[in-house]
Amino acid sequence: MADPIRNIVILTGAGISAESGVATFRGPGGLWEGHRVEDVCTPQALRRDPELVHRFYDERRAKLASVQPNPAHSALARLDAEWSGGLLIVTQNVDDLHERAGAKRLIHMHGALRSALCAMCGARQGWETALPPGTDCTGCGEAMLRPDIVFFGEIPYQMDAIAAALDAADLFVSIGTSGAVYPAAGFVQEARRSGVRTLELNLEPSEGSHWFDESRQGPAGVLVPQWVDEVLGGE
Ligand code: BJW
Repeated sequence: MADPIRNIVILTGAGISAESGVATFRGPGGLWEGHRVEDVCTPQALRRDPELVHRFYDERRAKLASVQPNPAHSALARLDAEWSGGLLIVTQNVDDLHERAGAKRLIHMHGALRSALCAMCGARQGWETALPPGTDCTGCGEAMLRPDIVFFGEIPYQMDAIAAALDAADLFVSIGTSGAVYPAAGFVQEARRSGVRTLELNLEPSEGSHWFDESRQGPAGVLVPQWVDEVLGGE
């Protein structure tokens, strides 16, 4: 008989928010069809054209007001509330739909739209409205606030906490991510190396599907509640 599951790490990507009306990054209708990634998502682009980069994130921050968590976010929040073992939701998403659904054990590894980061002192502050370039930091007073987003070439947040959770996990579940961006795309291989069981829930096979012990295809709004029922039913 398989060992019981106690510690779960869940990685989520843009696909979990797609049914809420948040655009994914790649594929038809993707966020970057209208924007070249190198125009908006690198430190070099921020230096070259701060107006463009800030405006891109201002528009996405404003759009959060018109989207709601979907059944996949709600199911993970229920799992977080009811699962008595270890659990960590690591999201690559910069929207706030996991926390609005009620998730607490959550890391935003690529940053958050509703946060501003001071490029001078590193302080963060909640941010709800437009963030023009040159906005003063309330901590150090320098006019260096930028969107609190992890750009290509920058180190994602809380990597030590994520590594520790993966190390202690019995089950790693990847939901709604293409597996195109590292280091998140490599978590499945890290998990496998430590003998962790791995499951993928995605609309279609991702770039790394072959690494998973099991891969289920379908919309997150259907697959995730089903899987959460299975897990909580087995406790
Ligand atoms: C559904 C669905 C439904 C749809 N239901 N599913 C060469 C080789 C390897 C690596 C590199 C390399 N050159 C450079 C690198 C590193 C680089 C990288 O990975 N580049 C790749 C392009 C190759 N990575 C970095 O630079 C990262 N930093 C780094 O590596 O630092 C070094 C370091 C790390 C660790 C320790 C020490 C040092 C930083 C990466 C930052 C990524 N930032 C972005 C933008 C965030 C802000 C924003 O939102 O604008 O994060 S990029 C973008 O991609 C965003 C996402 O979080 C990320 C992943 O995308 P995601 O979520 O997978 O979305 P999609 O659209 O790709 O996929 C959606 C999926 O959902 C699809 O599969 C659909 O089928 C599915 N789906 N509807 C279920 N209803």
